Amino acid sequence: MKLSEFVKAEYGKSISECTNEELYYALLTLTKKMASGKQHGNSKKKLYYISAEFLIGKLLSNNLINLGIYDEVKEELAQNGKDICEIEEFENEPSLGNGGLGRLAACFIDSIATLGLNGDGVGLNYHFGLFRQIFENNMQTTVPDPWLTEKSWLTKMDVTYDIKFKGMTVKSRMYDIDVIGYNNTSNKLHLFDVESVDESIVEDGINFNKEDIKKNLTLFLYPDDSDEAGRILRIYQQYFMVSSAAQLILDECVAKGCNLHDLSDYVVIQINDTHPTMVIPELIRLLVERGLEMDEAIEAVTKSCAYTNHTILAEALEKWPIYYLKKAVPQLMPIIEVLDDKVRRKYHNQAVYIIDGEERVHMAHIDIHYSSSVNGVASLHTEILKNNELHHFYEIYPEKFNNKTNGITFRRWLLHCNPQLTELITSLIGDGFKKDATQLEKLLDYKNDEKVLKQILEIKSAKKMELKKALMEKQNVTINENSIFDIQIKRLHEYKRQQLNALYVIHKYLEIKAGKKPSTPITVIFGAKAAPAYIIAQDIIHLILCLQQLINNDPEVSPYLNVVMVENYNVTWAEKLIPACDISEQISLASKEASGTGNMKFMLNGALTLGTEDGANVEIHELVGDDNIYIFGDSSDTVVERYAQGSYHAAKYYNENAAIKEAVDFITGEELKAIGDKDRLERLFNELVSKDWFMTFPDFDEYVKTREQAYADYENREEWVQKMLVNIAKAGYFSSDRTIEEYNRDIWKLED
Ligand code: 26Y
Repeated sequence: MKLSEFVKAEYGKSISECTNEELYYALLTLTKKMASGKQHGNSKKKLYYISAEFLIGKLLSNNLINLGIYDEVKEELAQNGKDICEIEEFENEPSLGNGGLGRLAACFIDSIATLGLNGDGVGLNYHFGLFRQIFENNMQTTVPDPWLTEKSWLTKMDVTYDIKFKGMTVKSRMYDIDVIGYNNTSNKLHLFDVESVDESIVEDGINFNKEDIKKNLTLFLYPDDSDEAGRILRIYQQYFMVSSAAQLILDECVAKGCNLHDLSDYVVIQINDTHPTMVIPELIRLLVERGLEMDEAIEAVTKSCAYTNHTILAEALEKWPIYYLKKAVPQLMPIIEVLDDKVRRKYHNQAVYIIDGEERVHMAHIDIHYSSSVNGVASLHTEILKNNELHHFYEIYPEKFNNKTNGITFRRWLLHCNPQLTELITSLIGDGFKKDATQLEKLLDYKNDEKVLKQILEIKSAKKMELKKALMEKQNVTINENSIFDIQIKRLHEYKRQQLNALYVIHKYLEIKAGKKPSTPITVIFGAKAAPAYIIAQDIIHLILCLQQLINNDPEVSPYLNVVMVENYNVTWAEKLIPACDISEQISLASKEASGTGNMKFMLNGALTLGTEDGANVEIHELVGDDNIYIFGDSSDTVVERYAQGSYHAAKYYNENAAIKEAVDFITGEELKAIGDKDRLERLFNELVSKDWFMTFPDFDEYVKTREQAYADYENREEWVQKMLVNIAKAGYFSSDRTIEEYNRDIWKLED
């Protein structure tokens, strides 16, 4: 049905007479109708991708693209004087995720539907998402981020379950979002909500009564867990999610004729990090309740489950005290004890026990023993899991370990966010790359085609202008579109080393002050949210915002260097920032970034990576070759070794390296103290000089040198654009369609 006919029927008027808001809701309704005609046929075996996060971004444009009607709708609107971009402004972005893990889940469900596989996502319907970030006095403050509207992409379903906690039962209800495949059938994202949720209990910022579980359970993603009530609330949320999922899974497979003994013929469950781990004991519990013997239930669940690890950071590997589990979900403890007991009888190595000497349950250990597959998310990461972090497990189960290098959906990260580049590529190599991304390699034929190279540069300039406009409109800052756009956007975490980037900025500022001016001006852009309980991360944001104020207001420096931190960085911002970027900062301490996926998005849009040999950077490096990437820093072997020896002393570098000392001292110097908060700046200074746990100092000199080299190379536009082209051409490997094909081939084994 055409939009004009639809709005006539719906509102009794023509497109040009409708407000943008009316048009948004008309398109939403129309799209949902079209999706409902494309439901997956529901073959025997089904995948359930369970995740605490689904960072899906706005849906309208992507759904129109995947339905194949985007251009048509855009044209019809334009003919009636309407701009689809303005209509999109009415859509709230759901902040149902925090970072890479959540965005990966969103890319994956897009690819699963695109490949026509029978698989749904399962998660929670957080009313206020993570939080909305606001900058005040150069600091991050946090407020709720409501995104639900009366009419939305969610459909309220008739499916409800009782979820039993100690001394109380709550009702969960399922809400569905259509996941429309690109030119294919559609699947579902099931988001469960607690029926008794009460938004009104939130007061002053994001605070609420953490003990009022019936009312607070689905208010926020990752509520503050710096106190015990917060940590126990996380357990309530996780169990609520997985018990709803487990009941849905059993209902659906029984409806298809499963007798539960043959569960693994019907069901495969992908556990996205440890947050959904309790699905394992919960399913075992339910199967025993429905008549299976304990051993058979354990076997059926083990065969059905697969676990993805996304980190080697010890603090992110969940270990729940037994005491918490007994308080919230006592029914799981007898099962977990049986699981632990079996491990202890078989393997006499404490390192692989589920329950440790401090009465804590290691969630990842449940996953590894009681799943059929354990995967890392980039090749270096999987090697580190096998050889270091999970070595004891690898010795027991070598056959379970496998790598699945992450990917991104090109529908959102190329077709949607960069239609100009998409059009150019299509005009050169046809549109086969939209279904088979490796065809992008055909672009290499144009490496010496001046006309094409010029067009690539023109598109980059156009995207820079678009970003400039957005920053002006949304944040009232002006940037120079002729400067180098050097961008770092990701969760704020010390291991990702935004502080190293900030030290470079200080170094550059001082250089310019001393009269050494860059040939082309530089705009350094950051975007990052910091967990409210993560103090040092807040301090790093504070430093960046203070630098922004100092530098942008210094007339001697601002013509050459600017710093901008975007407020409330999210998927919508990423879609504007990535296509405009020249240099993509991927500077984590080697061994710490499991994969990264932003690195892939930047490459695809013609930015060059400045990065360490970490995560998927390693694979990007292999694909593009030394000439088309800027690599610096200590190797992951060196880093792992240095931690093992305990041989790193930050103070030594600080005292012996004048450039480091100068940049670090600046943090607590007069200029910044006049602008910022003395306590925060001093705390950050001390953290760096006395700890620097993520080893920024050893990499500092090489980072500066390599970054200067990238800026110098940028001056040669002809060679630079060739490097851009190689990056775009080689990005095909990082399509999430490739990743999902591998998951299906090696783990899920679904029919297509
Ligand atoms: C519960 C809490 C401790 C926690 C909350 C969020 C733990 C972890 C996370 C999120 C982790 C995350 O986003 N990991 C990222 O996953 C991406 C997808 O695999 C990787 O590309 C990226 O390197 C990794 O940091």
